[in-house]
Amino acid sequence: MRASASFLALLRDNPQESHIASHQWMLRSGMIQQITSGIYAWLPLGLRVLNNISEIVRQEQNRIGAQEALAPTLQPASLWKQSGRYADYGKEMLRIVDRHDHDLLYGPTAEEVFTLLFRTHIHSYKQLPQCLYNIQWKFRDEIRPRFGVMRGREFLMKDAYSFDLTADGAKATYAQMFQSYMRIFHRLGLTAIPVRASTGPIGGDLSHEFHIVADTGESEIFYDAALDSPMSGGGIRERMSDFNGFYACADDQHKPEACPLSGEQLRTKRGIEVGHIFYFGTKYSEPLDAFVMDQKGNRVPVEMGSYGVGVSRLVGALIEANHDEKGIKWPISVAPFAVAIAGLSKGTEDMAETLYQSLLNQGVTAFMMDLDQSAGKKFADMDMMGFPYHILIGSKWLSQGLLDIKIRATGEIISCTPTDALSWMMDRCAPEVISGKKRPGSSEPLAG
Ligand code: 5CA
Repeated sequence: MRASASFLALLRDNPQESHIASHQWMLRSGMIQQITSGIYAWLPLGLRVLNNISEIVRQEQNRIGAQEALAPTLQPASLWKQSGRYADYGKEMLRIVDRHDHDLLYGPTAEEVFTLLFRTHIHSYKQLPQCLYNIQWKFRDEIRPRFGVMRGREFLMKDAYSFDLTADGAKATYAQMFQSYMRIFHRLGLTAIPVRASTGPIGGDLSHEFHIVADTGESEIFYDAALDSPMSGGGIRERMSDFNGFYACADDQHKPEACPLSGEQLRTKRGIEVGHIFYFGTKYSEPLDAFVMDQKGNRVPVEMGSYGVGVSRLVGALIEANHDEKGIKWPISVAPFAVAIAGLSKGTEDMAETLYQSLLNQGVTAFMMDLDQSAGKKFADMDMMGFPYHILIGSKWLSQGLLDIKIRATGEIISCTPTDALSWMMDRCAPEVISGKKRPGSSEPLAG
């Protein structure tokens, strides 16, 4: 994409309404625009990130055998009356009446709809287990929408629903989903802390929330310090495959007298909840009549769980975890564009154009800073928008045939020839490297 042809919506000044870094940078870099309280339009730059996150979530859910479907945003009240949640949900539920005086609602979640899909088509233990998910907009009429997409009223959620014959089967599915979530957050470049949680209006007796540690997080969490570096910390990775193998609790689950950790081992931090999983047995299958025939020919209610990821909230959480005073530092896996190219002085245009075309030809997402602007303005905008790598073509190109690669995350600058710059970029930004199919900087494909 060329800056000159793109819908750039950069704001020069700090918007009044933003109180945290992620909201500020999303508005200033033109990712989102508020349409009314807690409701946002996604502009082209922001939508690219949202779609990249959705795609990683999709791949990892498909990997464990979950199947993508799509539920409608509008649901009939009658279905929620059957589950008993219509009255309970209160003012957070947006209720709508259609022209025939039928009561509808904008779904805040979709246990009822997916249970309905299940009960219509699955009747025997032979067809189990099943797991469906969708990535769909939800609406909760939050009393205090704030921090932009972090606590919106309309927000994008990945929600999955699992159906097993037995409680043991359902718990095994839960454990598989837990692992899938850890993979998702890892691929997003995030360290997520899985904490034991209460189940709230979803119900059930086993639940975990996944938190990104950030001072601006809305919840307080208590956890084993080893979880901060799960890839290295003394066997923590193995202990995490069984979610009872470590201590990590949400606020209302933390019991100081029962906590095995003390001193430095116990972390008390603020967290952003980016995922929440539930095992709730037959809470919905019984009232909604989702029964199957078991091996003995008995009709039994199916064992269920539900599993949510806050896809739009993750955009904010990612920025909270990756920014500095100049703007965003996107992890390569979700960046709107991997590389920005800037010709900084007269006579560099042809080289910029050649590199831009070569990168595009190899499938790299490149952004060409081709507006008639000072070098300083281009630097500032590239830093703000957070492209992971910048190719800077300036006077050194004209005098020595060299250009600079800047790594946004570290500020490091590497001088090299255009040929070296191209292969350096391909090692890090080729589509199969970003998607994890190939290791960075090696031509060997990954096993498995
Ligand atoms: N049905 C279950 C799981 S599928 C469910 O709704 N769980 S939830 O209520 O915990 O929501 C799942 C995730 O959606 C949360 O972990 C959070 O990341 C995100 N979320 C919830 N409310 C909002 C909101 N108002 N704005 C942005 N994201 C939200």
